[in-house]
Amino acid sequence: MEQLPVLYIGNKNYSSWSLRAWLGLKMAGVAFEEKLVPLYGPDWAAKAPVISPSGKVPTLFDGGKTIWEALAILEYIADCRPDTMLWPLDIDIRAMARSVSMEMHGGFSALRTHMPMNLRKNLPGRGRNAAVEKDIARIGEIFRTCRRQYGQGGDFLFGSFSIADAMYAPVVTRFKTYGVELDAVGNAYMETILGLPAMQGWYADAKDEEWVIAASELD
Ligand SMILES: N[C@@H](CCC(=O)N[C@@H](CS)C(=O)NCC(=O)O)C(=O)O
Repeated sequence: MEQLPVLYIGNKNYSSWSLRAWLGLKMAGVAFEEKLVPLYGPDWAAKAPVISPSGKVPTLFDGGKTIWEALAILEYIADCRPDTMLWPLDIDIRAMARSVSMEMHGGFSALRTHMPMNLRKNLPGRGRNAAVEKDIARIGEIFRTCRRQYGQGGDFLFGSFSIADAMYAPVVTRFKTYGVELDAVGNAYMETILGLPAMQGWYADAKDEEWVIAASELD
């Protein structure tokens, strides 16, 4: 029997990088087995270096290969399975999708620090400061520009679902948790992401988790 790729992830409530890889694989229709290792739990220190050379999740094991870093995992799937259309076909538009994805990969540290992903919580108004406001404004601009210029033919940033949507999905959950409102275009885009059956499944699993990571809890 063919061995399915295995995706190692962290807690669904907290692990934003895991969500990116997991959602991309789900939306691409890739069959895979998921293995959750609770972040910083009793097994974490022993398991992390075995799961990933970086000691972080997500990691994908596929046919003897180990691929780590959320964006690299999604790039790998896009390369192996071009039929999944995880990047826009048009080279110019693909360059835009890659740009906003990389901007997410390397940026928005204020937002990530002060509004940690926490799906179970509802904390409107918390975590805001000048640097976070700047990140929110830039993300609002990305959502608006992508939807208006490239979003024809679908409800996602580049029309049909792409890696860019996977990269921003945890930001959308943060905006929900911390009550961040965008303009009408941004709010509609957030509804699209939150309404995905895959996202609802991830939320349901997060709700059932018992682990609490104090450093990711604002109160
Ligand atoms: N740049 C990495 C970030 C991965 C990352 O920081 N993962 C967190 C969970 S969301 C982790 O494994 N943290 C454990 C640690 O830092 O020891 C990626 O894109 O996958």
